[in-house]
Amino acid sequence: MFRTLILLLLTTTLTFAQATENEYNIIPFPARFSAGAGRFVLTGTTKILTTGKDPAQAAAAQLLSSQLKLTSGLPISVATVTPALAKGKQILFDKHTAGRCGPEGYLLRVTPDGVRVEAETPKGYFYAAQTLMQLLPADVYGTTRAASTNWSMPACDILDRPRYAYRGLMLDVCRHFMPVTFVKKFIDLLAMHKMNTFHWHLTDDQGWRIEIKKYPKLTTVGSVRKETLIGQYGEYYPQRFDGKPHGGFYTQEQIKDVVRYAAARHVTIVPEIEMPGHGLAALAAYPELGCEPAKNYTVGTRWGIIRDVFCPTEKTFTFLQDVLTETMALFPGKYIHIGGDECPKDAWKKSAFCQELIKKQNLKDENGLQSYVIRRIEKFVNSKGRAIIGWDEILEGGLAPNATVMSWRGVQGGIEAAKQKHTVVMTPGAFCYIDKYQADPTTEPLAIGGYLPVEKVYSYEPTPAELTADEQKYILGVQGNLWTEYIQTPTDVEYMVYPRAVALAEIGWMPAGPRNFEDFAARLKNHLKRFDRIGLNYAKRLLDVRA
Ligand code: TNX
Repeated sequence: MFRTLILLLLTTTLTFAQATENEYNIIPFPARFSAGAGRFVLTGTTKILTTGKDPAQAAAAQLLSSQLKLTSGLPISVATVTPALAKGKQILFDKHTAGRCGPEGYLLRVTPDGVRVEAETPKGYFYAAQTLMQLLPADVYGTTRAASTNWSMPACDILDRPRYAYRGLMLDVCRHFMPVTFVKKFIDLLAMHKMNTFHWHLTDDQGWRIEIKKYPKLTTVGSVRKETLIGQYGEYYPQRFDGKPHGGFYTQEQIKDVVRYAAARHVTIVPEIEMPGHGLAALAAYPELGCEPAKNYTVGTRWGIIRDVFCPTEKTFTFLQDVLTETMALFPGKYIHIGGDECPKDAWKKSAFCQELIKKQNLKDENGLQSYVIRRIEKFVNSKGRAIIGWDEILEGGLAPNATVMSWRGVQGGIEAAKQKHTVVMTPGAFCYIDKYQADPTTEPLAIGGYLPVEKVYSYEPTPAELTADEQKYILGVQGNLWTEYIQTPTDVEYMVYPRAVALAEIGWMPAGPRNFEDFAARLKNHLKRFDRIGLNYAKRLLDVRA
C-alpha cells in the first residue's frame, strides 16, 4: 500500500514536472532559468509599457505589440510611463542598471501580476522580446489572427546572455542564387534563434553575385553560367549537365536594403569576397586577372576545386582593392571575409611572373605567395578600419597579423590559430556542414555526401579542451555553413538548414557544460509548431521518428 502511494506520488510529480517543463520551450535555452507558479494572462487591457529611459525599448516593444495585435486579436499597444506608474498587470520594459546583462543579455520575470523585462542594449531588449514570443502560444508566429485568443504565459525568472559573441550561419548564393525576399527570411530565422551573424558567400567560381560599379562585367558576364552539372560530382559519377543557364546578382541598392533589414534584427552581415582561389567567375569577366590572360575562361559549371585562380599581379591587387572598397561601403560590420580556401597553386607554378615574385619577395614557395596575397589584402582592409576573416588555409605560409581564422577542415586550424593568439570561428565540417545528409541518403534528396544528423550537430563542443584557459578566449564562436551545389531553391535551403541550425544556435548560446539531447528534442518538437506558423520547409520526417 505504502509502495503504491509512493509510486503514485512519483508518477504524478513526474507527469507534473514534464507538463510544466514542456511549457518552457525556449530555444536557445536561457543561461539561467527558474520556473515560477501561475500564469500571466493577456487581456483586452494588457499594455506593453516602456519607461522611456532608453529609446531602444520602443523598438522591441513595438515588435512584440504588432505581432500580438495581428495574431491574438487583442489590442495590445505600447505606451511610455514612469516605472512608478507601471502598476497593474502589464508588460514593462525597463533599463537595467546593475550590469548583469552585458551587451546581448536581458532579465525577464513573468508572474501572474506582470511581466518585467530589463536590458542594457537594444539587442538585449530584442532578445528578451524573442523569448517572450516563445513563452506564448506558437500561433504568435502566424500571419493571421489565431482561432483562440485565450492567451497566457507561464511564470518564470530568466537571466540570459550568450556563451559566444559570434553565432553565425553562412549561405552560399553563388552555386545557386537566392532572391532577396528569401535572404530576408533567412535573416529573420537567424534573429529568432538569437544568432547574430549572417555570413553571405557572394563570389565563387560558379557565379559572382554582388554588383561592383567599377567592374560591370562581374555581373553582366560573371553572374551567369551557361549550364550546371547535375548529379553527384566526381570521376566515378556520370557527368550530366542540365543545359539551362543559371544566374542572378544583388544590386548595391538591394544589398543596402538587406543590410538595413538585418541591422533592425541585430544581425551583422559578413560579406565574403573569395581570393585568390574560387575566382573563376571574375576571370571569365576580366581574363587579365588570371595567369593566362589569353585563355578563354568561362564561369564554372561543375563543382569542386578549380585550377584557374587570381594571378597576384599589381592589376589584380588594384582590382581586389577596388572590389573591397565598394564592398566595405555597403557592409558596415567589422569583418570582411576574404576566402583564402582551396587555392591550387598549379597556375602560379607555371607562371614566370609568380616565380619571379616569389624570389623578389623572398618567399619560400607558392604557399608563401598565398600568404603574401592575404597579408597585403589585410593591410589594405585594416587601413580602412576593418578586419579580415579567412578560411583556415590562411594559416599556410604564415598568418596575416590581425586575421581571424574560420576553422573548417576540422578543428586543428582553429587550435593552431588560437595558440598564435588569433581569434577563431569554429565551423568544422564534421559538425557544422549542413550541406551533408541529415538521414539515410537513400531516402533523402541528393546532397554532397557525408552524414550529419541533428543529434551530431548538437553534440559539438566549440571550445577545444586542449587549449589553455587563456587560449580558449580566442574562440569567438561557432557557425553553420550551407554550400548550395546540390541545393537549388529556397525551399531546399530551408530543408537543409532546419532543424540543424537550431542545434547550432543553442550550442552558441547556452553556457558551457553537458547538454541533454532529449531535453533539446522535446523543446524542438514544440518549436516546430512555430515553424509551421512561419511556413518553413524544415526536415519534418526526421523529427517524426522521435515523436
Ligand atoms: C569546400 S568549405 C569549400 C566549398 C564547397 C564545400 C562543399 C570551403 C571553405 N570551401 O567551396 O562548397 O567544400 O562542402
